[in-house]
Amino acid sequence: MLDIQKIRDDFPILSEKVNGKPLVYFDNGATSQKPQIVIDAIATYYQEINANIHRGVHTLSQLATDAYEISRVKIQHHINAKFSHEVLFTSGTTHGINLVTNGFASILKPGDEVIVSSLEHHSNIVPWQMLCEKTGATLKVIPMNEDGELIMDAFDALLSEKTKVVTVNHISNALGIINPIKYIIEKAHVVGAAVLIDGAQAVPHLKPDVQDLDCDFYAFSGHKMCGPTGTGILYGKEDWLNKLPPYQGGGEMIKEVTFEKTTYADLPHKFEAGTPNIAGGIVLGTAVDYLNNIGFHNIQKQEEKLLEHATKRLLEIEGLKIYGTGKNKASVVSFNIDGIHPYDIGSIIDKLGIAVRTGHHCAQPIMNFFCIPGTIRASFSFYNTIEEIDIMVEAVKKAKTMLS
Ligand code: C6P
Repeated sequence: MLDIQKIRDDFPILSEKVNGKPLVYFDNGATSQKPQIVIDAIATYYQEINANIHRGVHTLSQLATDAYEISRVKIQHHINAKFSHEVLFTSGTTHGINLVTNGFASILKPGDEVIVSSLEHHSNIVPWQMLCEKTGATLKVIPMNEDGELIMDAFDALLSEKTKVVTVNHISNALGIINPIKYIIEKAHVVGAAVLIDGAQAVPHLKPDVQDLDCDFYAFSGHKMCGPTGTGILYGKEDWLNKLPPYQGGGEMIKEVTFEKTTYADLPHKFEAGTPNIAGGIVLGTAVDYLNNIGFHNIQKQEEKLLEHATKRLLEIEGLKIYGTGKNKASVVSFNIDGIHPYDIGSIIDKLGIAVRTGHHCAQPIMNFFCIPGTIRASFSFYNTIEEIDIMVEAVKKAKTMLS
């Protein structure tokens, strides 16, 4: 069992007051809080080894380069990638997805099809729409049911030899539904399509095994898993990364440059033009160590308890409806109260120190499906407690009374 109080002591912000009340932070889906070890590691980097990487022969540059590459290997092992050069540092999930869609612009042709799901975040819709506009390919959408689950029969029916890419999130940010990605990957491969998994909401809760999943790409953000903002990873299978053209041109992504022709560096550098977020990349490794020390098994156990308790307690409130009632769920509860705008509830409970997200959660098609403007989303992390959930439930009740 986790000693939650001890874990909470690792996160200085959790003992802050907001609007004069102890902070109850339930907006972990947007970004997680950072443990002191991560905060300290950023300062240590700048105090002790700050230098540009892969460039200098001087000692500091070597030290920074080594730390950056050690972090890459750490993340390779964390997600079980076959090679460290399949692990690309990015600024986040959005960057990773755009890198891939940019690459597919030179592969897709009119008549080709890209399948996305109805549960996607805008980051995994818009880049594919832009790609389809550019190439003449067609975007197809896996529908969902009232429980917020993707309909697999409909997915099977969408697949054909025209399908070139299938992309779906591992866990829905708006509803918390965990998608059957192994099935999706397997089926997509039967028709020869590449598969990108948006793992943004999965990596805080579980350890993805990219070889076992057999996905072609897996994108995620560091800031949702206790790491610094402006960090992320795109995993890509070596073959695919060799096939795709570079995303950006610039320093460090080249072998040789003349005015007649440029040849590109080997992986991973081909996709890492310019000076990267060096401190962020190194400290993402620190965050991964921190989470592994807690243990994903322990994280999941704690989060399951929180999800169960929150679901039960919230449903005690008359007129409250939860969206995303499928069986396989991460610790996210998205809800509304009859006749009350989610924003109004969010604003009132914020005054009581409770941070939740309200609105469409950058997933407007999901809101359109349910014919609602948005939801109140409470997204829990392992450092949250049952007591905090009770505080939120009482606050929501109070807000309901005020607004009814
Ligand atoms: N979702 C949320 O509150 P970036 O911004 O690149 O780090 O992550 C984008 C992104 C992509 N896919 C999914 C499934 C996501 O949840 C997110 C980010 C946050 O739900 C902020 S909008």
